Amino acid sequence: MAARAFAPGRVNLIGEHTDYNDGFVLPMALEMGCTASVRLGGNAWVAHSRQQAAEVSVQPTATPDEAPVWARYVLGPLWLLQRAGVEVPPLRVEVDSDVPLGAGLSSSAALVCSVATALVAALELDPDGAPDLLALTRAVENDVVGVPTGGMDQLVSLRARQGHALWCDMRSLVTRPVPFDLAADGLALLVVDTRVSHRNADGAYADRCAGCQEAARRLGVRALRDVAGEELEPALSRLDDEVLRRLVRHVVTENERVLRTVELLEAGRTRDVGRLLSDSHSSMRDDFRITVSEVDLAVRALVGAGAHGARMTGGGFGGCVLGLVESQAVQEAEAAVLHAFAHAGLTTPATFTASAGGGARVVDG
Ligand code: GAF
Repeated sequence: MAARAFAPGRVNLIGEHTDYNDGFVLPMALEMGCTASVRLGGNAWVAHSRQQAAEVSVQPTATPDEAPVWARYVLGPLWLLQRAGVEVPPLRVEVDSDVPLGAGLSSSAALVCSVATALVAALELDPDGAPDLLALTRAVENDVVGVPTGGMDQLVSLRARQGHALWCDMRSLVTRPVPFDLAADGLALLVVDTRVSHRNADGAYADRCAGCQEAARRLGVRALRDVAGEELEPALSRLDDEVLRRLVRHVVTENERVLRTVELLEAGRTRDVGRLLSDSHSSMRDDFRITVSEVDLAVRALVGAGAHGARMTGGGFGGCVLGLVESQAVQEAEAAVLHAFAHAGLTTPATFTASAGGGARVVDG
């Protein structure tokens, strides 16, 4: 059997570093994504990546550390399905993605979710009896590759709906599509790829996770999600460590911003979301401390050019910034960002406007 599946990358509209705190996020899928083709046969597991221009071949008995990192993402779903008791015969997986690598647009979730979706189809697994794809794709990143990410990226890549952002409660994993058709409102989401490459694998991401866990432990709650907005000040007064206080303030206020954003979008007040985007950026810059000068510059340039709001999206330390701008002001906003970067002697950023795409799907049986 053979199957082909597509899974999208994402931008996160708001709700950063809240997922591993059992909190709320509001990402949307991009139209960009990864296509995985799976064909059963041969005498090994073969992974081929068009972007890496590389191919590896391993026996099903091999362990992930015998493969290069890119191939662990491709072969991860095979290992984990096999570990869950599903026989995965020799096969060939080819992946081809147009999500820029290291830009904070979830190229890895797109890759893993496309492979997992194609694999389930090629093996003709009963979707109701097959291992849960969300748990499996997240475990590829956490257990096979070893990055302690929080699950938002895989969740939106699997469940996104076209024309909608996806509100997610990362504790219950309940999701709700929230209408997000900016063009109908005369608006656009302008994404600026600063080309400062981020890597979740770097210690800073794990460091923020560990800090949040430590703060939750000291506050006696299961996760920072359990500190409600009105409990923030009393909670802060119980922490004597300034670094932990800042982490808590970001997570608690960010969860509130997500909920407020959803309320505003559902009330048709999309322009009012801009201020929350900018507040989220300030919180990431000043409290969570995950921005870098290039993303701060892009945010300032967008807001200076009239954007309703702007923020970094994704894990941080580089990557992309998004701005909520009037449709007719997109070129002006792009020009302002390019000018600011040129003036600062920085690499020219890439820009594109994003609309909300659909989630993972089989495109060919
Ligand atoms: C990365 C992680 F993969 C997500 O789980 C999430 O924590 C995000 O950073 C920050 O919001 O994309």
